[in-house]
Amino acid sequence: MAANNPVPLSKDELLHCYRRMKTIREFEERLHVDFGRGDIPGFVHLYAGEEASAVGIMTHLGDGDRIASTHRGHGHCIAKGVDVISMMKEIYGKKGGCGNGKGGSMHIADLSKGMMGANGILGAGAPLVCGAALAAKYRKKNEVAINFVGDGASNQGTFLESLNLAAVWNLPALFVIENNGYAESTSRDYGTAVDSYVDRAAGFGMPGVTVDGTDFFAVYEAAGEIIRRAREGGGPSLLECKMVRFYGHFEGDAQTYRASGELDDIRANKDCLKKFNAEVTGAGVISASELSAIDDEVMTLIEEAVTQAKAAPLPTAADLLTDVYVSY
Ligand SMILES: Cc1ncc(C[n+]2csc(CCOP(=O)(O)OP(=O)(O)O)c2C)c(N)n1
Ligand SMILES: [Mg+2]
Repeated sequence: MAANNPVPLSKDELLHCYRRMKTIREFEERLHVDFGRGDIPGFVHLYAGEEASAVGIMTHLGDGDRIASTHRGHGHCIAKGVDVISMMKEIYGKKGGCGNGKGGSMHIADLSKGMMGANGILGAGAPLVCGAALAAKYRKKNEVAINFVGDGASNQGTFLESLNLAAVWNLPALFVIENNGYAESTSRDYGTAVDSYVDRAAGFGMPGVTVDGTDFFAVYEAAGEIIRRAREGGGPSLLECKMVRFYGHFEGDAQTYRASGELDDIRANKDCLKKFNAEVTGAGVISASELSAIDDEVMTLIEEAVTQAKAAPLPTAADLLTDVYVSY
């Protein structure tokens, strides 16, 4: 741990976290442009603005720990170590993508990285995480399973039932509510009865913590605590990360439900990357030029991913009947 470090992370670890967050940001910024040009098929939901949550949490995980993601899943995939080039190919609908181009943005998975899948069905990841956590408990390897869910989807019955099951079975399962204030165009206040999502945790007999999800270090510390507890057999917890999304619900959303000036405000004052940079450069742990060297690496990687995605072949009619069943 370097002197003046704001958290117990080495300089190399901090650089790694920055690289992951910046990769997510630039991946999403590029998709925004390419989708607008009509280059990308299907439906795309961008994670830009929410990077500190995925990376702050995933930094505590290994490949044996499993996660279930959402329709807004690119950030979770990148933070969990899924290959960026095969993700880009998948989103472009091309062979060589994580699902050979047949799943697209909302179906990216890589079991070798413990990434059980993005999911187009709200609340569907929570029961899967109970299963993964039960398996982890039997394996006795101190692994955990984490479900990411949006504020809107956290009202789904599947999610609430899973909290109960995880508590009853004392599973190493964690539930992260990524509260970006909206479910599509519906404001959080309009669709949720309680002021704080973690007030619900007590009703399921588990701890609940709320953090500023735009503050990487706050997320990292809170997640570290509940993950350690779960690994030690202490059972499930609920974590709410309050955050912002930089783009619309989906690409093409006119966002007429936003207050005037809201987007400018969140870009200026709630950008988790800007906050991270200010923290690490202010503490003298990392220099601005070291960060900008990473920026260059990331831009090169994204450009390479798009070039390869564009050049890759589309699936053929014969591919329709492959990958239907998984062999064990
Ligand atoms: C079971 C189900 N109901 C409705 C939808 C349609 N839908 C997709 S995303 C979404 C809003 C999700 O909001 P939230 O959970 O807050 O996630 P965010 O998009 O803000 O990340 C809805 C209603 C769906 N995909 N699945
Ligand atoms: Mg939301």
